[in-house]
Amino acid sequence: MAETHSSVCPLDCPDTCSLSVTVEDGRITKVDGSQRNPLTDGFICAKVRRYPERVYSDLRILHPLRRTGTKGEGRFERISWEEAIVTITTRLQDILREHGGEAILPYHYGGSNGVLSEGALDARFFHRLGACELEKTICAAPTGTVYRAMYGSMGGVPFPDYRLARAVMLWGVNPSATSIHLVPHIHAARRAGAFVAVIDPRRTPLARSANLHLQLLPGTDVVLALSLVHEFMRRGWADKRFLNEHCNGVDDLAETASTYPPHLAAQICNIDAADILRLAEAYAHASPAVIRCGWGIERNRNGGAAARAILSLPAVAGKFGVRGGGMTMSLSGVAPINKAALARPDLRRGEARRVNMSQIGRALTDTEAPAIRALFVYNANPIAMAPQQNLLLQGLQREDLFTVVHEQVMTDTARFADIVLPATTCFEQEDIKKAYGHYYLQHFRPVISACGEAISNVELFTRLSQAFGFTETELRPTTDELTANALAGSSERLGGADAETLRSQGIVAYHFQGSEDLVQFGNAFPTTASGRVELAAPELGPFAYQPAPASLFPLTLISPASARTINSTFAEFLLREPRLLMHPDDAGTRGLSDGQAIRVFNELGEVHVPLHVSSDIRPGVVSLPKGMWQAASANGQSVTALVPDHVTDIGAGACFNDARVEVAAH
Ligand SMILES: Nc1nc2c(c(=O)[nH]1)N[C@H]1C(S)=C(S)[C@@H](COP(=O)(O)OP(=O)(O)OC[C@H]3O[C@@H](n4cnc5c(=O)[nH]c(N)nc54)[C@H](O)[C@@H]3O)O[C@H]1N2
Ligand SMILES: Nc1nc2c(c(=O)[nH]1)N[C@H]1C(S)=C(S)[C@@H](COP(=O)(O)OP(=O)(O)OC[C@H]3O[C@@H](n4cnc5c(=O)[nH]c(N)nc54)[C@H](O)[C@@H]3O)O[C@H]1N2
Ligand code: SF4
Ligand SMILES: [Mo]
Repeated sequence: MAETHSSVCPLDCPDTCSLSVTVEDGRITKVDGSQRNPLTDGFICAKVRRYPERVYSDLRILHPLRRTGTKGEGRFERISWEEAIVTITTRLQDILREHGGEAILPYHYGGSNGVLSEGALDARFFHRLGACELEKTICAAPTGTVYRAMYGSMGGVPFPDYRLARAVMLWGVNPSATSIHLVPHIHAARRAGAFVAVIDPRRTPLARSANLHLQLLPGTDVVLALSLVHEFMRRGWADKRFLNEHCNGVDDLAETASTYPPHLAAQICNIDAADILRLAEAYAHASPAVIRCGWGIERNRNGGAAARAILSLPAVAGKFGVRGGGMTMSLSGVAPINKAALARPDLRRGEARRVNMSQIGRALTDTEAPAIRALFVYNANPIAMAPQQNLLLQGLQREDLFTVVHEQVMTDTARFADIVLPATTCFEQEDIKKAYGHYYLQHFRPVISACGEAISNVELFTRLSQAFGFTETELRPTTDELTANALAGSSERLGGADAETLRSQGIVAYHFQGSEDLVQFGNAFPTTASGRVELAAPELGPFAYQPAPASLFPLTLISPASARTINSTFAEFLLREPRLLMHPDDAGTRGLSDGQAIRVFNELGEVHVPLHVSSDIRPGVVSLPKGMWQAASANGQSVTALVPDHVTDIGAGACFNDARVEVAAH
């Protein structure tokens, strides 16, 4: 008999759709959208409709496994949970005794998880153990650090208000793939006569219908944004009253901006100066005007500076204070979730060694620093997703490294584990999901029983805490207690709702001074210490554009999101699909043609895929999709093999779009 259940998409997507899941005889037969979340309004993306294929995939891990082959070979034997827990506990205790907690590294990201399965019991366990603290920098570190310093946790313009805007700037963002529920509102604004500008080296679907597409060189956004500030100041289009009343650091910003007049910016960004002037004028004269700032801007050495300059534009041009005016970046920091009550950093006794996840390959191979002897991976797939794939593989092959991977499917990373543990999917567990593209908190329950012997993260870290003999009650909470911890102190921001309301309704809206509608500088203001916009926050250091050093490899490689996967999730269905996107001029000078087998390479690695020649990308830049599994290329290396591990100017984030490569026939 078919039943339908309410659920929530837990994936790392701003939209966080409410779902309707059909279950027949205990098996999921259909995943569709539901009306429960007004923002996502019943429609979902094609990839999540395929979720049942992942739940019941041949790659699904159903039992604990112990490695029998060499590392990475993928040969395992089934073991019991009891044996798995004893093996892990014994190994970790030995390492702790001989080398201390600094030899144990948890590696996790959790973008595709709810708040109970990342940064909750897992964090408590590793704090209590005294393991290394992972710096979570693989995404949103530069933009997040900058946003907090400039605006604190002030919310952004809600997606539905984009239809009110008279000018929309889509800056380093591709909602047609990465946030589909924003797209109809942009089309509505466009139909009502709004000026739409796209700033992106690629011709994205929205760039095709935009009034202006600035195809700048990757990593030069800071220069473009500063030249806009320069124009606003020079032409009297800056909102002096707003700047006086609400901003600090105006003179510093103006001084830096004065060094980038449009003709110079045009040279550095490799675009037309006339287009910069057109953008400046259209934006300055429109109200409401809104900027959707994406993550494409941050994944290079100038990522932090770019975010600072772009996020200053609505302040300088006086775009706040009207509905539909201002900007939207991640809304994750607005969520009324009590992170400390979940993670309990007070359970840690000493100082932690800190390790930057964006340099995981380096951390596992560094012979100067104390060696990492145990790696515990969950909620992450670093072989596909972290910089310097080949260095990471070298680390993962170390015979003296003990690797545990808790996963849903046999990913590239899981193949390197000594012990693989089966994890439940969102349809087999309870959790709370906050969104980074809207203002609703949602709760979901299991809709089927766990596949095989899979267990949730909460259950795993409870079992491990028990096996370690940790007696603190915080290390064996009930799910009800964890839920209450998550919402501790948030009732007012949830309009009086508590854990019980969230549980029974499944969804609760955030409140801003009593209203569910947010207007920047209407009912939402900066939460910085000064209560003002910090245009030149001292902790961010001086504003600087750093040109990339000369390289033997002339092309810049970017690796943006693909519509068909979410990070590396669902990329298992796309083996051998990815192609390298290259402009006809660059193909011509190399004598390459569409469809040809090529190798794209640099000093770090090489990837063999077919070529796709198209003017959808600007000259000098090539693109591969992010999230490819190793088997997607003919030679078993995927895009992160070409990504260097230098970090961003602010936030020490990964520089995925700052790789230099060359391309040749294969
Ligand atoms: N379908 C799908 N949806 C996703 C994801 C996914 O993998 N697949 N990932 C999710 C996650 S984790 C995130 S963080 C978000 C990311 O959401 P987005 O920011 O929209 O995604 P990206 O593809 O990283 O980058 C957006 C655009 O930036 C451009 N770009 C690259 N370098 C530069 C640059 O230097 N300057 C400028 N101006 N543009 C540049 C790229 O060509 C790309 O079109 O999407 C989320 N949604
Ligand atoms: N080349 C390139 N690489 C990039 C980027 C880029 O732009 N270019 N962008 C980056 C971005 S935006 C991000 S956010 C990161 C993402 O990096 P990751 O978070 O490492 O990537 P995912 O593919 O989302 O991996 C999440 C894994 O967690 C597993 N999982 C899901 N739920 C659970 C659970 O409850 N328990 C356990 N134990 N496991 C679970 C999933 O099966 C999946 O394999 O990658 C970055 N990598
Ligand atoms: S990935 Fe995004 S668009 Fe697709 S179902 Fe999940 S939240 Fe909705
Ligand atoms: Mo991300």
